[in-house]
Amino acid sequence: TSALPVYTLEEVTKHCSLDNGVWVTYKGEVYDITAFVAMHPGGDKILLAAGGSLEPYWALYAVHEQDHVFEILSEYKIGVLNTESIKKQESVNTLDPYSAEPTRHPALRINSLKPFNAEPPSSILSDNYITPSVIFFKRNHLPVPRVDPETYRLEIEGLPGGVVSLTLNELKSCFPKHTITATLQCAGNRRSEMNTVKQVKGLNWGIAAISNATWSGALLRDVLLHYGFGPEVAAKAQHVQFEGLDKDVTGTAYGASIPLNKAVSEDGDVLLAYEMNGEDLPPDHGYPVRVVVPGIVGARNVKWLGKIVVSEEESKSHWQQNDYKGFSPGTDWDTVDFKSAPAIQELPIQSAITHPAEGTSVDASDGEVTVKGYAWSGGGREVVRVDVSIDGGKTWHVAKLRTGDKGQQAPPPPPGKAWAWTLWEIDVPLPHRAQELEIVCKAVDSSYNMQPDTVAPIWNLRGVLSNAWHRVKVKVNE
Ligand code: HEM
Ligand code: MTE
Ligand code: MO
Repeated sequence: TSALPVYTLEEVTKHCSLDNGVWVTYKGEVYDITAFVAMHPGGDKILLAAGGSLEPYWALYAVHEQDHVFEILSEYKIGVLNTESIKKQESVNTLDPYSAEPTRHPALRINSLKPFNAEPPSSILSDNYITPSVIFFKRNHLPVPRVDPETYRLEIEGLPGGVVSLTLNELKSCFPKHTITATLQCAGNRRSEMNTVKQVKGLNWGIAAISNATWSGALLRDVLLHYGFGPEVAAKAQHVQFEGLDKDVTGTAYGASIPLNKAVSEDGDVLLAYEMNGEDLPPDHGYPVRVVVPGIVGARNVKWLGKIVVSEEESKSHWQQNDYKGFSPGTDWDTVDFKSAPAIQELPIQSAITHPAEGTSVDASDGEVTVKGYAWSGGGREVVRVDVSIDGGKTWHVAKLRTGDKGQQAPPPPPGKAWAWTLWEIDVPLPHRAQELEIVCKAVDSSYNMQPDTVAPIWNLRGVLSNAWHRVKVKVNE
């Protein structure tokens, strides 16, 4: 049996500051983490738990559920709690900020449960031109906030008339309803391929952190102009910031910003969307209102939108300043200076193979292999060509492009407004006696931007902007 001292909650509670020492409890054990506070990768948020239990905080930041975190903690163990104290803590320790999460479709491949991050199986991703909302990839940084549409208000700051507060009904009835089809892609889409070069930090997304939907709502441009946006504001302001209603334990909301030009341009098509695929936004996708910034990285498409600020500055949020930026393969966590790189906005040209799947096989007797996938580029640049190879890139074939559901080819988008993805397909004859195929795809956009052939030269510590040629190996059955 252990000879460790036994403490009461009262004793632990006294150690709630750097001056008196920082004690915390975890699963009935007591830790003096004073010396660790300055080393904590998550900064001084750790002090929120000072003098009490870690459980309710770690429930919010699942990043702690890893062996290396538990190992660090174990170094600071000084004792155990008495049974009475453990009982007292029970209710707070089982508090689950994720108890009000919506039900999700069982087909989703879960990347992290709390917060919820999931992508559809790639085999069904390209079955529909418009991704059904239930399998649309979901990327949440925090618990899903449940918003009452009656009390919901959208605040707008930074316009000459002062702060505006809009109800959901006002947003829906005072501004024309505008519908666009737009693809959202997470900056971390295809991150798992970067891990094969060298480990990166982030969710291990496959190729399906991308989806396509129709979005309806008021144009941000219309709303800003209505409330007094004009040349005087434009002379000073350069950014439009968005704040979500999802908050972390410190009360900090998810936030991001986009360039003002994109927000107010007639061709920007930035929406304050209240519908997705013809229905109210689902809770996971931002109910009741989200920003849809077509052509721009997913991270700026702020969900559960609570506030818009027209400003001289970019959003101060962690996700605008210290995340979602690209770096050289030579930059590591010891040398990275987030201030030195611009926030990702428009994404580069992208494509991937959704069929056949890696490791499957095709029959030689079929004489050909059907290859399918998606392609998309940021900034409204149209996908003009997709090249497919089945011999690892030695010879190439041009795929058929599709911009609508089967039999409903949409007219080409106006130049610079290709917000939606292109699905592609091709039947490639099988070479005589091939035993294995290395299927490769690469896309070209209207600016003749192309994808890099390999991952290593674009590797970056955060694993974003992963858009190398996509490769899938399959066997050929005799
Ligand atoms: C990240 C340890 C308490 C908030 C981390 C990481 C470690 C760590 C090792 C990096 C994990 C990784 O990326 O692999 C600890 C220990 C704690 C503690 C040993 C207690 C003794 C807390 C508390 C909070 C918190 C109480 C919040 C109230 C965070 C956040 C991150 C983080 C937000 C993510 C930082 C980022 O990704 O940039 N923590 N933590 N931590 N921690 Fe803690
Ligand atoms: N908005 C809020 N309020 N909170 C979030 O966590 N995640 C962002 C963005 N908007 C996020 C958010 C990221 S990183 C992405 S990729 C997209 O939402 C994902 O949108 P989706 O879940 O509708 O696919
Ligand atoms: Mo994202």
